[in-house]
Amino acid sequence: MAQSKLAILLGSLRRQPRYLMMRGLARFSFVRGMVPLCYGVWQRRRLNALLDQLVDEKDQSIFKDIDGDRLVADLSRDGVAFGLRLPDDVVSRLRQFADQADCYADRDATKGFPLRKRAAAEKALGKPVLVAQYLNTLAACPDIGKLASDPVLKKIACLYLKGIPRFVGVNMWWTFPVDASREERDRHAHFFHRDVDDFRFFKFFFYLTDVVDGDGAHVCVLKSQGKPPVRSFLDRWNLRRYTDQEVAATYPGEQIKVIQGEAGTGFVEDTWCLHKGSTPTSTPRLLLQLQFALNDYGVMHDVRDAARLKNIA
Ligand SMILES: O=C(O)CCC(=O)C(=O)O
Ligand SMILES: [Fe+2]
Repeated sequence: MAQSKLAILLGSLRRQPRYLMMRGLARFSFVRGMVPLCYGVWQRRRLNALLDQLVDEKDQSIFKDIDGDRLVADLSRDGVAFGLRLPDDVVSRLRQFADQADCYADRDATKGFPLRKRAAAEKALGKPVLVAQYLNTLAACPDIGKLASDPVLKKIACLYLKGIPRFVGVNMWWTFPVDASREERDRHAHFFHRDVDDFRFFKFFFYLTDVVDGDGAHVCVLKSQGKPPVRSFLDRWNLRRYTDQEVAATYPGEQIKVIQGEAGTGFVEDTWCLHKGSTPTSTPRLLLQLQFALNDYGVMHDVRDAARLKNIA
């Protein structure tokens, strides 16, 4: 077992050395502070020029009334910020896209099915589908392309990252109300965890379905950046799953934020803070997520070779 873990680690080290090195280092708060500081100095001129350009382009944004500075201040302080909203026509076009495109169980390019054939897909797989994700969405859906280059979202990215933002990927997925195994819930981030996707990065989240009680709300712990529950001295640098009990014992209830909202609700989160998805018990949740970072390691996107896509239903 230990040997196979080592083999997996060595294999990934060969394939993605930069990404693995970053994951080793970026869990230390000191490094997370220093590296972006260096990017800020190194990219200062280019960043200022980009910010000027984005101010000029503001009117082209679908978020032109959003106060980006306020959002970034909240995001820096709490790890999450609220107040974004997708226009209704964008939500309905994204829903139309979701109704006609294939989604892929467990984000696996060989397990595709159209939404209306979910029951048949579960039969073919012999298990309930907890998560199904769309692939190659940037190329397939113009509204997603527009969001990825929206000037207000980009400005927020510049201000928060303090360096030239790289758009590293979009992910759009359903979470279904099923009786999923513990392993599946773990694999699909339904236990508290923190992401180490770069030295500095964050994600825009948009609900495309109404999310009330039982609909798989995203949960995040305000002000938890760099302060996970710890079992021992070294555990603070460990990347692991945390139980609800551990989180409840470490943080006051008002910091544990269950994010609900109607379709179109958007928020920004630095998922270095503790967070999780909840497993829906009543209605499926459709979520769109766009991620920006200082570096692109090529692992966060939904792009797959079209020739390799396969359907199971
Ligand atoms: O499904 C969710 O709400 C959790 C997603 C998550 O962990 C992430 O986007 O980093
Ligand atoms: Fe996460």
